[in-house]
Order: sequence, then structure tokens, then C-alpha cells
Amino acid sequence: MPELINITPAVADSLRDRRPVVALESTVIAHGLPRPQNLQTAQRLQEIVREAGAVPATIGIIDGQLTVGLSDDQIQLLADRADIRKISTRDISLAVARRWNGATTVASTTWIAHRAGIKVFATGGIGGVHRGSLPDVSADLPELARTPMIVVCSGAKIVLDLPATREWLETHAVTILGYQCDELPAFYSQHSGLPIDARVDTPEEVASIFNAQRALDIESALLVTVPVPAKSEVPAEELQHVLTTALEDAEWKGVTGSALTPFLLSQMAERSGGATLRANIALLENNARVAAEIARRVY
Ligand code: PSU
Ligand code: MN
Repeated sequence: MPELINITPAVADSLRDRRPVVALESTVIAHGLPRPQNLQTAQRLQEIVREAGAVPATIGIIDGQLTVGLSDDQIQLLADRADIRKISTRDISLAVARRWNGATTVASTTWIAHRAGIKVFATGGIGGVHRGSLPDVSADLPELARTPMIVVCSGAKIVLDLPATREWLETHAVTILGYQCDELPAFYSQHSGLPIDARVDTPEEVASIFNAQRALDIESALLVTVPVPAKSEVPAEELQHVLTTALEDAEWKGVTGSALTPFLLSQMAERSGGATLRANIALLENNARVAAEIARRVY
């Protein structure tokens, strides 16, 4: 299996020398953000990780190769082409056997990054329990429940049923830290009204909790939730309106499965005049920086 994972030299050298590495996902590039902001953001996230003293490892699938540390050309391919598949954990074997080009979600990025030996992963918002009539639970959740890794995010995406998502994580023993905050962030907003398990104020505190988890052989992820920077937060009233409209649209058009999250994100960006898009990019950048600072304290 390890031969199926192609770890590029810069990342492999860092892992061997125990220097800090931060994994980044590619679904946000291919399906989460519009062009051209998607490519710009992917490049910017890598720069931010480097500036903060860690090595970025953007993960994706090129011609069936699970790749840890995509090159600039490979990132561009995932950003530009319209036929890039969204690969969750269940699709990894299909992508390998059929030599697909694919973008990896939080679930599949976590799966691959852990097997490559990476301990810290930064993303925007994780998937979770969807609202609506179908019981639709993102594969991100079970993957977090069975992978010992630090995942830095701004909570679960606001399109989801946040209380149900929070309950799911509690049931499956995923510890949720609030990074310099006292409640669970709600993606484009700083506030959800939902509890975290503990507040932390420094990367050292995150590292010490992760070390305790490792010593105890706890198999689940440590979720570090970071609020969107205040100046980029979308005001609650504005958000509520675009969110309700996007959810109704999805229901009418019958959008389900892996197409649902990308549909809702793009609808909200369009209807908010780009406000949700700016918030999404700001929180992604901030999370990449926090993740790099944590990675420097985790060995
Ligand atoms: N965070 C963002 N934008 C995104 C995603 C996360 O800021 O597009 C992606 C992640 O890859 C996550 C996926 O795993 O959305 C969830 O999709 P689904 O609900 O279909 O599992
Ligand atoms: Mn789903």
C-alpha cells in the first residue's frame, strides 16, 4: 500500500527529519471555490504554511496516484479542469484502479495524510450531518472518528445541521478544542452557540493534548476549531437569508450526494455578492497559519 502513496521529496525529507508538515486538501480547490480564486487560494495557503515555518503537503489524486505534495502544475490541473472527481474515502480504490484525477475531501485527505505519516491537517469547514429529508452524513465524520490526527478547521460548514454534527462528534469521541474561542465556530460566523470541550490559547496547549492522546493510544482525531477572522465574518442576518434560499434551491432541484455541498457553497457566494467567498478564503488562510504553528510543536 505505501507504494501507492507518492510522497514528493520535499515532504518525504521533512517527515524523515521530523520537521513540521501541514496537509492541505484539494476538494476545496476543485469544487469548493470558484475560478480563479481557487488556484490563487491553493497557492496562498502553501505560502502561508511556509512563512509560518512548516512544509505544505497539498494532497490529491493524479492519474490514480495518491499524491502527497502536489506540484504547482498538478494543483493547476485540479483547479482548472471541469472533469475532476470529488474523491471521498469510498472512492479512493476506484480512483487508483481506474487512474482518475481526483480532488480529496477532508475524509480522504485525512486517510491519505495519516498513512503518509503527517500529523496536522488544515481545512476550511468539515462536512457533517446535513439538514433536509435524507439522512446524509458526510464521510468526514467517521474518518475523523478513526484517525489520530490534528484537524484545524472553522467548525462544520454552516449549511449543515450543526447541533446534530456536534452530537455526532461527541458520541464518536472526537475531542473539540476552541482555539482562542469559547464556543464552536460556525464557518462563516464566529458563533454557533454550541459548546467546545476545552478552550486553548496556544499551539503548545494543542500539542500537549495531542501528546496525551497519542500516549493513551486514542484513535480519533483532535479537532482544533478556529473562528473566521472578525473583519471577514458574514453578518448573521445576511447569512440566514442566503442560506435559506440556497437550501430551498437544492431541495427543489433535487441536488443530493457529493454535489450538494459544492452547490450550496456556490449558491451562497453568488447570492451574498461574494461575502461568503471572502469569509471562506479568510478562514482557510487563518487556519493554515494556525496549523503550521501547531505542527512546529508536534513531534
Ligand atoms: N471546506 C471549505 N470548502 C469545501 C470543503 C471544506 O471551506 O469545499 C469540502 C471538504 O473537502 C469537505 C467536503 O470534506 O467539502 C464535504 O463534502 P460532503 O459534505 O459531500 O462530504
Ligand atoms: Mn453527503
